[in-house]
Amino acid sequence: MHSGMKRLHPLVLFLFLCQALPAFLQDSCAAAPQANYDESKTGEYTLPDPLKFSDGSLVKKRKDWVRRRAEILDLFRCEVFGRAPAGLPKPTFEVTESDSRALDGKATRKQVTIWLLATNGGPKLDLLLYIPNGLKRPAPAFIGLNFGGNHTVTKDPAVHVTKSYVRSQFGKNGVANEESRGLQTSRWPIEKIIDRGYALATAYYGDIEPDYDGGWTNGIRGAVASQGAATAFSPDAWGAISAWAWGLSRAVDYLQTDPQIDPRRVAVVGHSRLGKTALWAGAQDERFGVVISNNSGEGGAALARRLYGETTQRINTSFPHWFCGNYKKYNANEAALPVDAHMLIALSAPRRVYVASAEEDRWADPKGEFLAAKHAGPVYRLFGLRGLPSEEMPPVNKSVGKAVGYHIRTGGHDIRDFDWDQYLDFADRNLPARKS
Ligand code: GTR
Repeated sequence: MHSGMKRLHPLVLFLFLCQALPAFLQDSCAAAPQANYDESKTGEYTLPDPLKFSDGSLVKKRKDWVRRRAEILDLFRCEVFGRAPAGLPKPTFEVTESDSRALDGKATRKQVTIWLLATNGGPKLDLLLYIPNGLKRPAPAFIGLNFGGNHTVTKDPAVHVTKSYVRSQFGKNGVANEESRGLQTSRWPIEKIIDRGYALATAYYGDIEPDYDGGWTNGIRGAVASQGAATAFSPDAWGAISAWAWGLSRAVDYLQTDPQIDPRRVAVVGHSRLGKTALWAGAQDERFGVVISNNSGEGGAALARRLYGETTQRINTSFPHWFCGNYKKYNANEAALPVDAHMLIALSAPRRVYVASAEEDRWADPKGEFLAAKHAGPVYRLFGLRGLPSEEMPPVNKSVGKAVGYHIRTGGHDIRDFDWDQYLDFADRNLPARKS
């Protein structure tokens, strides 16, 4: 064989490659599966039972759920999102700006620097708060990460422009400037939230870790690894979503210290990749009383086993930094996953979860999101609560469910006023003011 190769004239070899390469490339493209949007091709699957321990025994009582929840949490940590390291220093807080005359006097604005590893000068998260004025008791709050920097959620000129790296739609060469101020206001109806009696707390996810493969070296995972507290590369080490979720919990650490906020009435909300983050933060941190997933899709509220829209393989290929190394084992192998999205939702039970889809957001698999919310139901029933009321998806723009809520809105992948109206109503029902 070797000697045969030697006799091959370079020109012949060149001609051979010219012919063979395009065919090879075509084959490899054909091997990359196209997204499926055909209901008849979503595949057969059996979901793992959230109420069955790994050893086959059953969860019968609420107290069994405590152990089963710990087991499921550990599976998600090990196989899906990766573990945030334990024993990190407690963050410290610095209120850098405060004004009680924001929004024409309706609200108090605060900007708080959260030193994530306690050290002033180390990694930090800038939290922006608007808190309604004139309430008789501390305010309940919505908290969520934003995509472009705190200055993008409002036109309020007092909000600091982020100094963290931003993606191209929010700045030039990774640097944000005044041009992106207010770019995301449609996703953050601050006045509506304030008028309904809620505070809004938001922070830029890129403060925690910039969102690109390799971004970990410039974020919290790199900072922690350089302190020797975690190996960034072990197959169950935290991925970027885990890092962002960890950052949300540090923001709640701050909320617990702010006398104007009621830390027992906090709803976490997130859109898309930040919806996956909200679900994972809510699953782990029981201080979130309401957990809201807006169009979170694959790796969030959508069942991985349903092969519709984005798949495990596709998300792990496009965004290799979001999940942990072990999650790659499930590329085109979803049936081997010991968990699925219904269990991610159920991890927050009996706390309340709202899942929202959008009709044109087929990439996120609206039906898969609905079914996951539906199949979290048995865990809620254990607590005497009702999951989603029907086997069928509701009509568009109709909110259903009490302990678990769901809607599918008309339109595309986005978070809009209709979504917020449902979240505010859901929070009113599920984060009632307590006398204390
Ligand atoms: C897409 C990704 C989705 C979703 C979305 C987003 O490109 O495939 O899983 O997270 O980004 O976050 O906007």
